[in-house]
Amino acid sequence: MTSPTVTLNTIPNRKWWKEAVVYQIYPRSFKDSNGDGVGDIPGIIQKLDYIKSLGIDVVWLNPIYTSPNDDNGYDISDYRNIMQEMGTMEDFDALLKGLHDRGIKLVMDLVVNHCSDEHEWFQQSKSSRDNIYRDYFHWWPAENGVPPKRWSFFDEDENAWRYDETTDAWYLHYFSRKQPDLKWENEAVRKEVYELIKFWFDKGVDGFRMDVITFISKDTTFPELPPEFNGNFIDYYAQGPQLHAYLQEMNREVLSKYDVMTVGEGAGLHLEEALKLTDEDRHQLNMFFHFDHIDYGKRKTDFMYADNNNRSLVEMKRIFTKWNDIFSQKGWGTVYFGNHDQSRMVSRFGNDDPKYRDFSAKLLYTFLLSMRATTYVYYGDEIGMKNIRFTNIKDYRDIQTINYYHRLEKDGGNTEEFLQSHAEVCRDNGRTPMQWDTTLHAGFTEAEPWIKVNPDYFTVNAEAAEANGNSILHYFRKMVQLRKENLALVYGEYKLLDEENPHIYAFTRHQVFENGAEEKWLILLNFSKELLLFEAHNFVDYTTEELMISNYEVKDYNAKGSFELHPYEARIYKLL
Ligand code: TEU
Ligand code: CA
Repeated sequence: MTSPTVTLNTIPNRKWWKEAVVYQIYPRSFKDSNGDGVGDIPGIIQKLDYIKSLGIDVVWLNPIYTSPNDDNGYDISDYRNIMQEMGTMEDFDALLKGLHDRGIKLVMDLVVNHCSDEHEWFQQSKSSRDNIYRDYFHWWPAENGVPPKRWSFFDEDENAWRYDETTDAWYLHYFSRKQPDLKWENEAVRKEVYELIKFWFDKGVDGFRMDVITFISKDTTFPELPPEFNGNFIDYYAQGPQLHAYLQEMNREVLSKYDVMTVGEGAGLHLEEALKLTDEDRHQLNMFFHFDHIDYGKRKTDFMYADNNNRSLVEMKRIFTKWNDIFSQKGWGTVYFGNHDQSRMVSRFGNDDPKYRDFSAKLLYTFLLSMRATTYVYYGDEIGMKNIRFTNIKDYRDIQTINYYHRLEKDGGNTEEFLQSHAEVCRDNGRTPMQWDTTLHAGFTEAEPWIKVNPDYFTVNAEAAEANGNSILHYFRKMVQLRKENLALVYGEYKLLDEENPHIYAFTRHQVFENGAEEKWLILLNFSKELLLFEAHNFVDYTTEELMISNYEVKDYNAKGSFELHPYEARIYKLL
């Protein structure tokens, strides 16, 4: 069906990480190998052939380092060792080798805005004001009065400052009390970070996803928040004064010495800063995740609540187009619909009604794999896993949800309303165990799983998807291959068509090769439940078209520029 038309070297500035399809694995929830209900590294090793079969290039693994697990590994107490629940360093080495043997690269999570309060650095730091590690963290001595307000994402009291009586001082923690922020302004801290990055690169790790990397630089005078950031503290946290300088230093000291990929997490980062951050001439990071499409659909004033009115496709198109255009000359983007902090892709951006689940999931993959950005996909989405939507607080495992609920309870807020709305947007939606087969607990574990398995696993599971030639899984593999064989889908110029169309997302990709050859692709996505007509000739000139992929079985595709699209139908044409 597809023919590789492009030869190497005809596209300038080619990079493996631009062409990569990255598969994210949340290790707690992928596969339990030893019957304790928690996914682990040997479990991932058992599934290496499945991972390989997807056709993906890179695995991104959420944190597996030693951690008391206040925030599922995002609170690290030893950066150079493996969490007991996950396995041993030997297991890790075997995983890395197993991936490399299959031609797959491994990207790890770098969590260095903060560490665990159980890390040796913090234990030392809090022990006395003149300890040599004192300045590894942000301390505010109590004799200076109450520190200026800083909001915490996870704290039960909302306060990002925590008083510690050992030394009569407050320490800063943007996340939980057990996640004190490291003081990047201290050169010694930066050196420590570069050393630990080296440690993993020397082991052969192929890159890092950098957790809230945009928050590392702080104004250590801690002024009252400037008025323009009122109610928008994420924006304030993300535009720190030394951010670019620190990343340039990190690049110079360690990143530039290895052939690795780097992707920053960029909640709150402004557009211009984003471009600066990934502009290759500035030597910082390769790319990063923006949050605009992910936050759209949540309440503006409080992202813990869903806002179901907020779902116009026109706005979504505007967001994706804006984030495409900024990187049209320099830098590089990412595209994703889900991760461990978000709802399931098909529930959030598609339609998980059984009638539309398959079609809409395939449509979303068609989009993800035909955009001009590195594609990130999340485990379980390839078999159509959907939101579990817990409405009982006892089912939740996420510290963010639990602490928010407790605060509401304390303040006499409406906990029922919260649970109803939060069920749609909670992070635990994205953390339920991978559904392998129809055996107990979906084949994830033999024990009681650490978090409930979605009861729909009797029909939604990898074994069934494998057996059904028409499944999302098979479509995903086909779509990955189409992208791999056609570099125009990676590098070609993106142009949005018919931007005000409320139901159809249509765009072209256009690649001119060095030898003068040209390719134009047309991507048509019907995001609605209606049968709709799209008059392509009104928006793009061409003589004839060749269908490259579709999620429907429609016989007569020769529609002469006027396409009838079924509910959630996706098609890709090559135009001639
Ligand atoms: O997330 C950072 C972040 O911005 C989140 O607070 C996000 O806004 C929220 O989860 C959306 O619901 C990163 C990690 O991805 C997350 O898992 C960690 O809990 C957090 O950092 C702290 O390390
Ligand atoms: Ca286990």
